[in-house]
Amino acid sequence: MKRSEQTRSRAGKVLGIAFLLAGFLIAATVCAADPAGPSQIPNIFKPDSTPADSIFRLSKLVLVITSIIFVVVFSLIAYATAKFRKSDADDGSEPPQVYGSNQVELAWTVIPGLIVLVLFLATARVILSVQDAPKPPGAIEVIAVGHQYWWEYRYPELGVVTANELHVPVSDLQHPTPTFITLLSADTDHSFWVPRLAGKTDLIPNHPNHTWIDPHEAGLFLGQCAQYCGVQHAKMLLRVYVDSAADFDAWVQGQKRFAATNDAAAEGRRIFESTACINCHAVSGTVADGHFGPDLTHLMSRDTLAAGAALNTRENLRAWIQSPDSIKPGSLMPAMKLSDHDLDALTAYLETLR
Ligand code: HEC
Ligand SMILES: [Cu+2]
Repeated sequence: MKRSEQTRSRAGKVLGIAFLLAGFLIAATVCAADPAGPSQIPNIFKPDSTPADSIFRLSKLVLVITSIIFVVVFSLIAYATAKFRKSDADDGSEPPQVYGSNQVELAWTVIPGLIVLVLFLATARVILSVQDAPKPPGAIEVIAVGHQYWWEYRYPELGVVTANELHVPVSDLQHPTPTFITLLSADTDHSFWVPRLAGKTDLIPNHPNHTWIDPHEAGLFLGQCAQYCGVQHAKMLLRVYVDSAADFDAWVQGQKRFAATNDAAAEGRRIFESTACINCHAVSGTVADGHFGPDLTHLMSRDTLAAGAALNTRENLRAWIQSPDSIKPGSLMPAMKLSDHDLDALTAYLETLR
């Protein structure tokens, strides 16, 4: 192969890569165009709530501007590489050097300056519109407390306390019922991130933060603690159940009730109440009033255990009590070293907490 052919094939490779990257960008935009519906994938391209939607529209603008920059710069590089490649006629002497061209220097200062200004103003507008959102009369208030490695949710106006699975009403445009969430932390930094509902907001000890969501359709929305908070950070999942107004009311009524009592589970209850469980867990209407771990009053109303780490089945529940580390190594609940008999009785009791 001659040298000129070699350079030409290299320029071809560069162009190939450029097309590949452009292809990825297009694919990402096409994904974004896919109509939204409740889906379990925490897809940043399918916003379903006003804050997430504003952020998504901003990111599209940024993507378009940066893609144009990418295409212009890459085309110039490709053009220069092809046009000014070393030729056989080259005598090796230095080409003429150009210094201090006012036009060129102005162009590459003013144009990027304007681009940055546009990006800055667009971003500031979105941040302010999300932060200054008015709180309509029907808004639900929730206090979310991040714990190593689970979520505590309190609804002060409704008198409900729960963990890990947040229930909120769907918010339609005629009757908006957004949910305003105050974010606190019991230990270290966490971050509340349900990509389809809102941007990330950190939970910082002694520094209350706020966020809000107004999901437009019912369904389950998944998220993830987005700030490294310790070994089980990856299993600190967020589950937001968006219910119809009627379902949400029914859920609230259910959560307000005292824990169910069931004579068949009396032995398990006795074991629970005479073990250290009650120092860390609360079950309303019983002596259990600990707050280091999740409230268990309506444990069985949840689909998952330990912040989405496992499905809430009998086997998983038993395995969890026997050895939390088998599901979530490094979780802050100790294995209580109970006998098989006590474990069965205790599991049976927990299963009555609906
Ligand atoms: C030292 C405090 C502590 C003790 C004692 C303790 N737990 Fe826990 N428990 C926790 C913590 C913390 C979690 C959350 C773990 C996580 O998700 O990372 C938890 C989670 C749980 C869960 C899952 C709750 C949910 O909503 O997902 C159950 C069920 C549970 N504990 C039952 C028990 C039982 C039964 C006992 C007694 C045998 C017990 N715990 C003793 C701290 C404790
Ligand atoms: Cu966390």
